[in-house]
Amino acid sequence: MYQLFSHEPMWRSHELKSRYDVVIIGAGVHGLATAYYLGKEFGITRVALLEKSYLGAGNSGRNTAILRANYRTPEGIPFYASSLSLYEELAWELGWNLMFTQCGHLTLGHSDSSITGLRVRAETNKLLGVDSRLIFPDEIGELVPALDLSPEAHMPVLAALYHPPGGIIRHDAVVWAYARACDRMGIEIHNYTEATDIEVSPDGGRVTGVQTNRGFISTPAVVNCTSGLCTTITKMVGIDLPIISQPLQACVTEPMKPFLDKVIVSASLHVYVNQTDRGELVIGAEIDPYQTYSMKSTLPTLEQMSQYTLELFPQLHQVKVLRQWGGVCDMTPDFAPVISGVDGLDGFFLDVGWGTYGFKAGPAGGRWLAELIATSTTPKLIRPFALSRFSENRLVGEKAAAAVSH
Ligand code: PYC
Repeated sequence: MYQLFSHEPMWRSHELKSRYDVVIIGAGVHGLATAYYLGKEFGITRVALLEKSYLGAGNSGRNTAILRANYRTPEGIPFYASSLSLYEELAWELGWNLMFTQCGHLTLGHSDSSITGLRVRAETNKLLGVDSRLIFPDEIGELVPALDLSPEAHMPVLAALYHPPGGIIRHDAVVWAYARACDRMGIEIHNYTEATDIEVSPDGGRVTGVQTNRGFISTPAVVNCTSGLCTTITKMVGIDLPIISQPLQACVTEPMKPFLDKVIVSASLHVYVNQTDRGELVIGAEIDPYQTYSMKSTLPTLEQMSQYTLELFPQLHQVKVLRQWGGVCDMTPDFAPVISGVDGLDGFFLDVGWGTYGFKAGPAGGRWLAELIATSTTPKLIRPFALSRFSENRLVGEKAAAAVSH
């Protein structure tokens, strides 16, 4: 049952102990989900989650809250489908209303080549049991009457990949609900606790602890679940990840009467739009074309988001933008994440490189990584995402479905 009112805190504060069975660096949705499934599925609760700021300060509270499973590769599709399945049950499981609406998700095609790409995705999705199909302007017009479907548009809409189970969830509710569930199992959440170094054994073969701004923790298992700074944390054990960090910006408009009840994505126009239950439009951009750790919003990106949104919905030309923000995305060369241990370094685990697709993958990242940590056996769904794929030339190639990461 959902809980309506409670006077209990969602999670408690703790003194930092000198030892835990698992220390997770980064208490966003991936870190929280990993801790939650460690406790729930494997009974491992002597776990510390370290968050250098407040919960949800990073990408878990900055994303545009889109959930979908309509990826491109045979490796990515089942993984993201498992995440969507976990999300479908999550509100009931955690006893907290996550305001998940499976309103449907459309990726627009504006050219023959983009339609070919969408068709490949639709067919691969269907083969792997994910509900996605190609639709054309008549049906698009019925689903999204407000969309400009005129053939004279600068980039006319020729088709769309329609993914009915895709939708929107309340992202900070997901963070809070996982945190509350972790707290109830005795897992400790340590806000404002920054990992400053990771200690390894003298022979370099295993991790032994984490140095923090609040003292040293000894532990046999350290999990890097950070976003934005994942390379800095991994460098602490002497490993350079093949990852670069680029900003991703979004904005929200003033509220309007409901007119849009689907998520609309255009990879060619590099924009995605949905209308919230409050009537605001949430609009996201493609990643900014430079590397930085800055989360500042910029005028050129706002101009682009506005221009591209107006190409799809010209009637919005008088609408005001209320707020704009940015996050930092960790991009791998193949646009697929890294979820694995590290050869030659026992007890160090990675759940990083989530680019612009991390939030939707949180439950699955956490669930399958928890199994790896608890059993030392890599679950089938995350085998393709090992760090070693870069040296073994086994890239996953998910860029075509990453939609806005070009
Ligand atoms: O992959 O669905 C997506 C997405 C939306 C916003 C950023 N990435």
